[in-house]
Amino acid sequence: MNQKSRPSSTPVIRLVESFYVKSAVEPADYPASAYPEFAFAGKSNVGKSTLINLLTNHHGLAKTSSTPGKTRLLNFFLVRYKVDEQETQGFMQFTDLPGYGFAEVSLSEQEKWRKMVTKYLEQRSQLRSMILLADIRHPADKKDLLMLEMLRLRKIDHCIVATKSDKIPKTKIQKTAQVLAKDLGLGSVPIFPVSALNNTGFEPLLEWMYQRCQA
Ligand SMILES: Nc1nc2c(ncn2[C@@H]2O[C@H](COP(=O)(O)OP(=O)(O)OP(=O)(O)O)[C@@H](O)[C@H]2O)c(=O)[nH]1
Ligand SMILES: [Mg+2]
Repeated sequence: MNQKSRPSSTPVIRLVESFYVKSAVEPADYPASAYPEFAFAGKSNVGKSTLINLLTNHHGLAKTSSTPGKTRLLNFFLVRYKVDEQETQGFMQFTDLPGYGFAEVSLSEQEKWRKMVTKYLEQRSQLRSMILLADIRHPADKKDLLMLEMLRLRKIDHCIVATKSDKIPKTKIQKTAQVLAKDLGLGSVPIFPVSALNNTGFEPLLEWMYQRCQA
């Protein structure tokens, strides 16, 4: 949405400062601050760490790699945001979750992942919403469907970010995202196509996040 078509009531939010806080596995080690938290989840290599860096405009904040399985721990970040050009500001937290579905991960590693993420979803009371990433080029994945099922069962608010939209023709992005949404059974849950390469699609996602911070 460009500036002209934006309803005047929709605030522009910018993430102006961001810090790596810590990495953790066990709840006792999670950072204590109680700001609204957004967790980024999805298959290995889907673009979680890249999205965090783009949203915060902080290159290298979250470690990215073309080798799947780079992120192995829960990585916590603190983010300061500003609203419009006013003095309004606030804080939110991001958690970069380790990716799943990486074929070369042993069964015991997968079990560690499952325990770590389940505990996080069960015990992180400041978790406001989950941002689940899926590659726009790929059909609905069984592991993503399981994650969505877990979110629904636990009544965790969520949206889908369809990554790497630069890999398909521009004219097909909306249609492909809608097909993916249907296949994932999203119903009224929003899907936001984004491209880190072209730096597109982030604004509606940021607005969605800001609404959650206000709730
Ligand atoms: N073309 C394109 N490449 C992207 C995009 N987003 C991420 N990538 C690339 O995809 C690869 C994986 O990105 P990461 O952000 O490290 O993925 P991740 O989901 O954090 O991966 P794990 O930490 O292994 O779970 C990197 O080579 C990124 O440059 C995108 O929107 N477009
Ligand atoms: Mg990562």
